[in-house]
Amino acid sequence: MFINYGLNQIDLKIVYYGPGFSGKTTNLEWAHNNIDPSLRSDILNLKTKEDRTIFFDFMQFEVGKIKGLTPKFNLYTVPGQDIYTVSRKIILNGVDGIIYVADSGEDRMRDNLFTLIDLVKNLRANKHQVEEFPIIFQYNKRDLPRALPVATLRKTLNRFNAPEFEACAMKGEGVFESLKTAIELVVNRVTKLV
Ligand SMILES: Nc1nc2c(ncn2[C@@H]2O[C@H](COP(=O)(O)OP(=O)(O)OP(=O)(O)O)[C@@H](O)[C@H]2O)c(=O)[nH]1
Ligand SMILES: [Mg+2]
Repeated sequence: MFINYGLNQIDLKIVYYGPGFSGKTTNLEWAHNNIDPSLRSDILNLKTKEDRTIFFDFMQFEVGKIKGLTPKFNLYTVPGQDIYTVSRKIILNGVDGIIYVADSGEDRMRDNLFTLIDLVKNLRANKHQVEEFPIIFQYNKRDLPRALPVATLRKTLNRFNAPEFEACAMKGEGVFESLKTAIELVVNRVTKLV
């Protein structure tokens, strides 16, 4: 969070976190294509030629008011691949909320869990306890023929009783629901702080 009293503006940062290939960039791209263009920036993608995120993707948009301040929501995705662990740490600097995008694929549970442990550690380094932090879980790729049951994903990942959503980001299902709830959690928390 960063408040610019001169501009009456509050910058808030929401980060899509999750293992490689879980659909974080797909979420952001769908949101970008479906938010009123007058309210949002262009999307910035830094990708390899195989479409994997290298450093981050970014988009900014504006909505509502918080105690007279105009909130600018800065949305980032982290690169999920193991080799980008330092990038994930840097991108979490100053984070206000997390959308954890889990991959429902049956062979992805280990990656989901290890990336969550990585997140908890990085949040701690930013002096945040995950239990008290605005976080929502998105179980993506529900369309996969052998998607794990939601109960299994919940039991392993969502030990915090955080809000959770099923999604098929490719088709846009669950994308706005996840983002809207993450924004609500962030706004509730920030309203108490400013
Ligand atoms: N079946 C299915 N595929 C999806 C869904 N959402 C995304 N994908 C596909 O999964 C692949 C990876 O998606 P990305 O959005 O690039 O994944 P990412 O999490 O950003 O990956 P990294 O940047 O490497 O961390 C792409 O081929 C997407 O089209 C979904 O809901 N269902
Ligand atoms: Mg990506």
